[in-house]
Amino acid sequence: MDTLWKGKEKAHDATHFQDLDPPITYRSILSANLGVRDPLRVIALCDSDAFYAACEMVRLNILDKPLVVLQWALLIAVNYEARKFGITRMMPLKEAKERCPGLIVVHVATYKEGEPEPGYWENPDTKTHKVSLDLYRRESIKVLHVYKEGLPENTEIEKASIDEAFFDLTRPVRQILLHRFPYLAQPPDDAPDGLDTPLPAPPDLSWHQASTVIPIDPRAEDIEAVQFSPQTWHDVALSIGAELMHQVRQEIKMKLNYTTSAGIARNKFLAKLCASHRKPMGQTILRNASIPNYLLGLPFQKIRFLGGKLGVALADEFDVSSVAELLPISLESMQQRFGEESIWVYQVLRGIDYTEVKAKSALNKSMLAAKNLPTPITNIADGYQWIRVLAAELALRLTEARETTPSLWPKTIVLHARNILDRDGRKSKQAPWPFVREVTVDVVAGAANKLWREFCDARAPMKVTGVSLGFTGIEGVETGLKRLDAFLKKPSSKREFDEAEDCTSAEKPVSTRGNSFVCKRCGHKATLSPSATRSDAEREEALSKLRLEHEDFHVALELSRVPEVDAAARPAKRRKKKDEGIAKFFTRDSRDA
Ligand code: DCP
Ligand code: CA
Repeated sequence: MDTLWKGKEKAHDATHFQDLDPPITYRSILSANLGVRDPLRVIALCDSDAFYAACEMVRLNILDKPLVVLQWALLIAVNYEARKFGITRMMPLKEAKERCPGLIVVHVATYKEGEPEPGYWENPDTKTHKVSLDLYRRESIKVLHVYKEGLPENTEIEKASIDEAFFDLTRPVRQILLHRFPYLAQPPDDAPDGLDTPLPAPPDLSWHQASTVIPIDPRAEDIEAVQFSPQTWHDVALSIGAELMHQVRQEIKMKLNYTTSAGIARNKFLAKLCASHRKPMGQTILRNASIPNYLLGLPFQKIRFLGGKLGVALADEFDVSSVAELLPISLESMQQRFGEESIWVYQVLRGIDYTEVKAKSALNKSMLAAKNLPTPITNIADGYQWIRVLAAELALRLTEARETTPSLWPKTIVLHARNILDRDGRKSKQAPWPFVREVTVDVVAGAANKLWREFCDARAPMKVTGVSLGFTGIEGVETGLKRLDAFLKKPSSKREFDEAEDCTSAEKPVSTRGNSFVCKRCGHKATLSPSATRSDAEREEALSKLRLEHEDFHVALELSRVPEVDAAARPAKRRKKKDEGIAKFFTRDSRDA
């Protein structure tokens, strides 16, 4: 494949990209599951276009008009009609209106004190209202259902964010390949190496019509000729993947009226990268042969995660500014400076990403309603109004979730608050959630008020700048009972019992940093696995989920008073300290709730 990307004055060293041309043999095509190193791996990422704006357009039945979605004073979504006027996300509203006087401006729905449901009120104010993203969550689930119904059953689907999903199309594509080209199912009698014989060259085929194929050499004079036809069986596989994606994207448009864009490539990182190549309503194929020039043409800050502090640190350390300049740096030097995990950076620069597409559990085990307070709460009485607003959101979300899964029940209700006058900063209080007939705002607010009173120490000064209320350990009641049963087992030793007491006695916050958090109660450090495709906001969300699940673990311990201390929950002094590696370079996203 060398020759495919060696352009005229191309200086880059093809040895960096050897992984992109794996042999494809009869054995590879006949193996049911070769995992993340499958030479015929086909991954897609599908992203909804201007998603919040599209949800509002559908809700209001406004099509083809410029529209933006506002959250307080910020534009958070801009539809493509509005983008034609040069309006961009985060532009001041005033400027956006000057650019397009007919602009339709929709403020996201908000919860208002005393109202059980979020609504579109006039002049919502961050001092008195709380943003509700419920509409977008609901629409997001509908989109996911269409993906699930529309794609072959053996497609692995991972919801990656509110408007994106990854698809592992390797299995369905392989089935289609074997169906269309049955001669691939068996090596010919004279095949020199039996099953290990490479497949014959594919016939002259065309690329999937509605997809854009990234050229191998964008500077070549006749781009069309260069990308004339799929030249490897992996190219054919990508093209079949593109057919499947195109079909399901059309279904989404027909059934829900949302448009989407997709990227199809050998792994998650590249699928995500090329999905934004042609937006809106586009889909792009990045074949292996096109990867080197595609990556080399990027300033490395364009690669997700290398855009922030890590990118700056890399540029400083090695005095580089492009992917091409980073390539000669050895894995050893990178790991010496940035820790073991920087193998991830080393690999993505070479078009490698072994991250799996994994369906997440359909059930979100925790629910959190949070509010940053523009006017801090300085006394106990002022807190109740916000508790009620958060309680209204939680009550509604749980009730809604129970419409689809009636047996759902949270184990715990947790209140977190940030008191900036307290040395410990953030604190949480939690209580077991009672079995009540109906989850009303009053019931949730009643339990939360009690936690709030526990939180407020009458003698201590307070300046609370953020408060959140959550349910954790949400599961079907039967599973919950089984777990409780397991927790009620006898302790196996006195020492384990003492350790657990140690873990749960003090009320201490959980501290977070970068890609991991350390529980100050027990020293447990949980780290998210590095991912090429997770945004900062998604990382925050994943981390807060991990955190809540860990707190949930403590609650369970407290409930049972009988420990089952797993390795993860041992006190810090007994655990080996691990280098934080590249984790410390990841920054926080400031999306407000
Ligand atoms: N969002 C937000 N704040 C941000 C970024 C995004 O609230 N800083 C919300 C609004 C977006 C939605 O998340 O509609 C999805 O984010 P995307 O980055 O996918 O952006 P869009 O879908 O709006 O546009 P695009 O068509 O470019 O994907
Ligand atoms: Ca989007």
